[in-house]
Amino acid sequence: MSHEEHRSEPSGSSMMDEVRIRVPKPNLPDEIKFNAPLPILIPVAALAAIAAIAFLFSRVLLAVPREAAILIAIVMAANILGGFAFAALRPNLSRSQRIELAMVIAYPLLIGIVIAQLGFGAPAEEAAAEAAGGSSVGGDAVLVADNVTFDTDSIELAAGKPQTIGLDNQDSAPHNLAIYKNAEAGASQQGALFQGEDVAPGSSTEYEVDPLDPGKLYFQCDIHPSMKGNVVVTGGGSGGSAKNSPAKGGGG
Ligand SMILES: [Cu+2]
Repeated sequence: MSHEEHRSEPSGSSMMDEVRIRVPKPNLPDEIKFNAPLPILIPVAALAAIAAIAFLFSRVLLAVPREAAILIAIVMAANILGGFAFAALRPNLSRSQRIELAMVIAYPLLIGIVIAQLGFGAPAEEAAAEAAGGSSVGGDAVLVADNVTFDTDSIELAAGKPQTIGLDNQDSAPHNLAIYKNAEAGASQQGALFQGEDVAPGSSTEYEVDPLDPGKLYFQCDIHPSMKGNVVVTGGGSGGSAKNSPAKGGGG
């Protein structure tokens, strides 16, 4: 009897009642069911959306030529302003009309993406880089050092007149440039025709090289002799003896 009383219905049903205590489901549209996390969700989602749009828009603007980027940004801003003003003045726009409006607003962006994809901007950028000689350093010849290598294994100089050689050291190690008659002279670093100062990592210089005779010479970095190549010295007249010949005087 006591056993049965222990499992009596009142205690069981009271437990059930406890479980059943729930907030009555509000009969509301789906969106409003999320109303507890909304104060957090809305700002977070908005921030994420803003970040994504800003990032993607910057990708587009950076991928197109500068003039196009300015134009796209201005037209885009005007479109957003005009588009939302239009939408505000006409609250009865249908869903499809709203989508259409969004597409019209985004049109400059789409054009920008197309321009970026077709790479109209690339030739201009390349030309600009080429005009700078691939680096900011000038000279009759330019060497760029990076990853313990020069960007070329052959430079050309004009014979018989002072020449400048730019060395742009984009590497994390110091480099220099020295010119020798040949590889053997370079290996022993004897009888350098020109020996430049070391150039610190991340800096550049323009070496001034005294006039050389025409022919094929050898250049290297004295610190890293594996950084090497040929110097082709051309021109300067036949034999390069012009500067030594007594042009005045004449035969007496
Ligand atoms: Cu070096």
